[in-house]
Amino acid sequence: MYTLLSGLYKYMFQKDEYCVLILGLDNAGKTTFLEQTKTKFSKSYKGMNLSKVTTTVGLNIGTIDVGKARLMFWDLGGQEELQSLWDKYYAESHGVIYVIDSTDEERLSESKEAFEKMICSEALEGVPLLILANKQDVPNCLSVPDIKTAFSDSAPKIGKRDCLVQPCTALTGDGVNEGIQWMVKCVMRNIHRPPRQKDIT
Ligand code: G3D
Repeated sequence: MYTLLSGLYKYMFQKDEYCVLILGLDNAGKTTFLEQTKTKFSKSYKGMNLSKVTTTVGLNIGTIDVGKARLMFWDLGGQEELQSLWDKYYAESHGVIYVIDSTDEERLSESKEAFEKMICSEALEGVPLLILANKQDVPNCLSVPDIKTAFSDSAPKIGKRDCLVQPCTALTGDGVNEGIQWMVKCVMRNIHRPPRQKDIT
């Protein structure tokens, strides 16, 4: 009887926890994306004024629940000197969201360099990768096909891990829901990185 009840309790109240990194160059829109995600997925969260968001220096964190999954986000600073800290978080992560500023063609090669360095890390092998082509609201920005073409020679390094390039406007929330739902689906079925389990009280 005890086993049955404890099984039922766990089924009802246990969440599987997944750590998801939000990476990308400074000014790509990482913090805006995190704020928008928290606003959309946490009923109790009072979103901040997105025009007041400033670039990530250090670390922003956030947690959302989607069904039985609890996603814990770490939004890491993208400035060159902070990129060297990214790999300290790789071993703990179940998913990566890589944000690209689609309006900044000048820094696209810099972004690609940081991206390639990140995906070559053994500690991220098999970890699902969501690439956000952000700021799609800006006229004449790079489209998803443009970004796929620019990043095409990274494909062999991405390998067999789950990967999606998602158009997104973090400022308005367009594409945020689709990206998060995709990430939840991928981390939950990823047998390489089992979730942490947490009883919710
Ligand atoms: P970061 O955390 O990656 O450094 P931020 O980036 O989230 O701080 O965003 C950097 C700037 O890009 C901010 O503008 C923010 O409003 C803007 N931004 C983020 N997402 C979008 C988007 O989808 N569309 C547009 N048009 N702008 C976006 P400021 O002016 O505060 O620097």
